[in-house]
Amino acid sequence: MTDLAAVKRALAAQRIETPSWAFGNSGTRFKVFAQPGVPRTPHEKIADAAVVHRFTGVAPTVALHIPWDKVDDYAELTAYAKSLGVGVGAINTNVFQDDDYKLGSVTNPDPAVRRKATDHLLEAIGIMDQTGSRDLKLWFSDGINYPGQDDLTNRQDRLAAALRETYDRLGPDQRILLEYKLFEPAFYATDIPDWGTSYAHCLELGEKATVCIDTGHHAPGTNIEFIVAFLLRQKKLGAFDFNSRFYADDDLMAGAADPFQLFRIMYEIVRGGALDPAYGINFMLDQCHNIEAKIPAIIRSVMNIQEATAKALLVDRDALAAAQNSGDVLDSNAVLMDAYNTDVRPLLAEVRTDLGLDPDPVAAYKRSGYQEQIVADRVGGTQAGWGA
Ligand code: LRH
Ligand code: MN
Repeated sequence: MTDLAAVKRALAAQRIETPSWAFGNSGTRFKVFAQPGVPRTPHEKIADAAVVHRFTGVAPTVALHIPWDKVDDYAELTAYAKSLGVGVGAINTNVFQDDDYKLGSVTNPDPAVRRKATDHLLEAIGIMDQTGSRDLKLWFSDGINYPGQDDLTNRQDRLAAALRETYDRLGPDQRILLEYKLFEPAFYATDIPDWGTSYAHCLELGEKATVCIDTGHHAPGTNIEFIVAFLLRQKKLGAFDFNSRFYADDDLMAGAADPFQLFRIMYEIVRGGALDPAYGINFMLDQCHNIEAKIPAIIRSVMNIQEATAKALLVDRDALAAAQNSGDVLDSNAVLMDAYNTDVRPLLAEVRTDLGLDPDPVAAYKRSGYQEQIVADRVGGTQAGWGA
């Protein structure tokens, strides 16, 4: 029998990290639609992240992206975040927007370019020393567009050398989250295209290197929860970049395109005992709100992850094990589907009420007037964006 009080405690203790860049303008190669009220500075992005935490109660950290969130004083930025009730989370590097990185960053044939890229990774650790962040999130757009363009093995050697130098610079409580992505912007071979490549590099580096699963970075039809189960068993799963997609790296709201997949992923997390923040997985969002209002979209995304998690926590584990061990295919599936088909919104409303929050965060946000306030206040200046 499921212990509902334990389920509610686990949901109240859930922690989801928001991405600073999701509060800024974003789009596609066709168009970036600017929105009124979008933040102009890292401080304003952090203020918006604090509002997501104020209404959800489970999003107390915000990931930064360098140089999009570059400031003169990271200790001051961290103190500002603290004053709003949030902390600075993962530090994301960016070696995908500089002209020098056309043929690659840490994998570039030119050693001077590799040096420049590696120095950026080391600079990011310097920033972590100031913000108190544990996680260095590395994603490399590195890859090639045509067979023969470069040597696949030489590029792996170059990548390994840069990762080694970066890993050796980490402080005792710091770690690497190594993200993979099947394609884009490279369209023939990406240097870290899949979980296996990231996992192999993390094994080569050491225990402070773990894999980051971005749910939008797989070939269609990939069984992501299998990757989760496998990496948990290997103690090499460090983080998620949650979003959803219908086709490619669409970066839509987590759970919007495939709530059943998100449930299956969170079930493997619960089954692996990895939901508790103490286990150490960083559950992050990585999304772009190209046409929808950004703050309510992020609040909705946090709620979608909470709903998937609540359903996963309601799986009758004893009944499932009994059916699985007796080879009862239909009953096994039925036990999981019973949980998935459970309406957990009343349960989550109770959890929020117990936390002193409004049971409906999106409605509460709309009533707060914050959206109207930032539209009125944030006039002039340059709106934040990817600047691509
Ligand atoms: C790459 C990615 C990566 C971030 C970027 C904003 O597609 O998922 O995690 O650096 O988006
Ligand atoms: Mn990502």
